[in-house]
Amino acid sequence: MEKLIITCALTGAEVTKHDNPNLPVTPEEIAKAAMEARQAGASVVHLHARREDGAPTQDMGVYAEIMRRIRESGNDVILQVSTGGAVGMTPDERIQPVALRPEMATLTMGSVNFGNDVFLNPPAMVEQFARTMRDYDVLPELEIFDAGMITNATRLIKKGLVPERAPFDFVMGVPGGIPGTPRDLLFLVESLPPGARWSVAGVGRAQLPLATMAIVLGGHVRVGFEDNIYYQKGVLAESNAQLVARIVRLANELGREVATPDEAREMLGIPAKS
Ligand code: KMH
Ligand code: ZN
Repeated sequence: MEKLIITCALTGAEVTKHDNPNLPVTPEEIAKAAMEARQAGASVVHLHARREDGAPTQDMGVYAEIMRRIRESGNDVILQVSTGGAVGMTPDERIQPVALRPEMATLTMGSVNFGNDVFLNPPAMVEQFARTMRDYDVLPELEIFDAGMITNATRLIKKGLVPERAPFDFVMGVPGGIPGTPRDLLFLVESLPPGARWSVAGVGRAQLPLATMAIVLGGHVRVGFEDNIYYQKGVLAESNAQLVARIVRLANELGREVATPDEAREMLGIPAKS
């Protein structure tokens, strides 16, 4: 089995410090959390940005500052920006950070209900985002919130807009999307194109059981405050790194080695940093 790639989704767009006071929000806090996550075993960080008042933003300047601070701290982790942003943002707002040429960016494969809102990703917009990522040489990670989105992704791969090596990420347990159950994870994995690499981001209490399944099945894992703010029922997580460290311990117990950022780059076909 190939080494395990752990992605840490540090901040997200929806969680607030009111929900968990340990949430990193400022560029300084996000860079520190990225370093702790890297030291704990993450090889990718999934980034969102916030304004000073804590509201989500896709502003290029804020992303640029986050990315600069991460690199200046000597952190070699793979940087993956969000193009999902927050519900209600325009496509022009959402795509901005791709122009900074991060190594990776998320690309959601369709629209989905998102709690009481709708996370809108119409086909023409997704294709345009894919073209922009291709132009800037940014590797997309294909975000799958429900089963039909795998078919949408396959169509884009066939059209040549998304590279075949682009990894899939199953975001499971969003109210409105596919539930976060073991049965649903097995169904998604079996629905993938042959040889596709995948990870799972379980929301809330689905995070730990689905991550454990991914370790065993040969998939990869995303954890972090964007998807889950608890360490266990009723106990808030102290940090993103605490959630990463638990996955590393599980992987060690289950005999799965954990990839460094450069090993993850080699697996994903991203040029090495060092
Ligand atoms: N905040 C969600 C509406 C992504 O980062 O690409 C979308 C999201 C997905 O977080
Ligand atoms: Zn995100």
